[in-house]
Amino acid sequence: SALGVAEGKICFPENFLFGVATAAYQVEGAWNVSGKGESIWDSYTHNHSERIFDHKTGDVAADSYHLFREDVRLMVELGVQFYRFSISWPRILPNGLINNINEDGIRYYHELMDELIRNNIQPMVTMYHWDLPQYLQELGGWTNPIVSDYFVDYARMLFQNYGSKVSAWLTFNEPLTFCRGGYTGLEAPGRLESSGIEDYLCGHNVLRAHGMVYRMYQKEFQAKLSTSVGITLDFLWRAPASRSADDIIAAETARQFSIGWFAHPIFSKTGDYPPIMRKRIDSISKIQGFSRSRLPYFTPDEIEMIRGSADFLGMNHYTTFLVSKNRKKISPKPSYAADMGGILSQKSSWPVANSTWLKIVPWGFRLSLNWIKREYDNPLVIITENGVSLEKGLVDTRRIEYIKEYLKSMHAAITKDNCNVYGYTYWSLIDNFEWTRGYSERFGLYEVDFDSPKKTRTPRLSSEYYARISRTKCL
Ligand code: GBH
Repeated sequence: SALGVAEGKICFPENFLFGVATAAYQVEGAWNVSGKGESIWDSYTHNHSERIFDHKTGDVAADSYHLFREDVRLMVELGVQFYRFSISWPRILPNGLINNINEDGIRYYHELMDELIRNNIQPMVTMYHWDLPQYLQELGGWTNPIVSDYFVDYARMLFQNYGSKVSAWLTFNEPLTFCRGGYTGLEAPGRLESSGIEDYLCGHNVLRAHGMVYRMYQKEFQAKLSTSVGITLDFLWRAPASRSADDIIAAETARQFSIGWFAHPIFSKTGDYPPIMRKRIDSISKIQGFSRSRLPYFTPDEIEMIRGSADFLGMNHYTTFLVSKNRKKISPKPSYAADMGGILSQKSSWPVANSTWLKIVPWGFRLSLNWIKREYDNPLVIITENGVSLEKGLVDTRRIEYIKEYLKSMHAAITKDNCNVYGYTYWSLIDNFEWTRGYSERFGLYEVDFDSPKKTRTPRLSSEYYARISRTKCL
């Protein structure tokens, strides 16, 4: 059959899409070139180098701002059908506001897209992969509702400029990660100890911004553009740590607090936050002496605006966590972790990658996809990231194993369980600046020599393996 096992091979449908991904701050460099404004990751790495594992920055990174034609050449070598990259908001609007447009930024992404299209590679664009203009951070960043309005201005100018070139848009990459990480002190903007309040404000305004952009797109652009708009959410699978009812419930609650936090308002029939999130945060807020819930309420109009505001779900999946019930008494100090009420762990027997959080657990992929299918009535899904970090080196047979096992798991979800997945993206095309891990974790199909002035890219074994898959659609 076209789908299943042909000549002993595992094959995907003919029209299944394979791609690769990067993000602006992680690869572009050129942080202050030609009028680009400062982002929160520029200021975070410059002012808090102690919080970055190797004390490095993305000032130069893989220098893709200058070397993008080389990147596209690698993609031609891979034979991929699309490239998922992100646009740096402050490269286009230096202080995030629409009254000051940086023409060089506009030009750069035109040239990148033109080069892709010339080579038959579809541009898939993330509008926001964590590099908020620093100026907007000084207004409170995502905790200030006005930033949602400024995001709509930015998105409108992206549709106006690039609408005819982009095959699919993602408003946000992983709000769960940047709203949580930014307010525990780990990631930009590095607000310390504000979890349980600012992370929820961030999530709230990001969901509003997403819904507003989608409605603006429908009203002003949908009739003239043949594109689609979605959002990327990270869903690391949460499995119960034991067979006890407590742990089974804790795992489901943890799913609702992670993917559900952002997916339920957009993809569920009823919209709004997951009921269990609402219930737990409302009641814990009360116990802690708050006069109102720390989780903000949407107005009925906002619920309707956000509900159904995506043509597809972009999903990032890397690994699995186990969840057991947290039996500690509620402390007076607010936190997302306490609200969620589960304790996350990983089995020490699971094979490791080169990132502390990334254990190789392929079966979690199939379960995640099935959960999404059941929970949201089988929405259209594209895997916007999946990948593994390893040590430096060109002979990356463990990466090949990872890709093979995860793709098998995804294949079972598609062919045996009828999950509606139409594409897969490997993270990442090239080694890059891995946020607080600096350059110490390498995810690339191509190795980057960050010490060389030319940031030389060299193919790893996995690049040949992935090229075969993206060309033949078979493992
Ligand atoms: C993705 O996030 C990002 O979108 C991408 O930019 C990044 O390069 C890629 O992963 C590889 O890391 O230390 O236990 O608190 C993946 C999801 C969620 C993984 C937060 C790291 C921290 C876990 N990330 N997580 S922990």
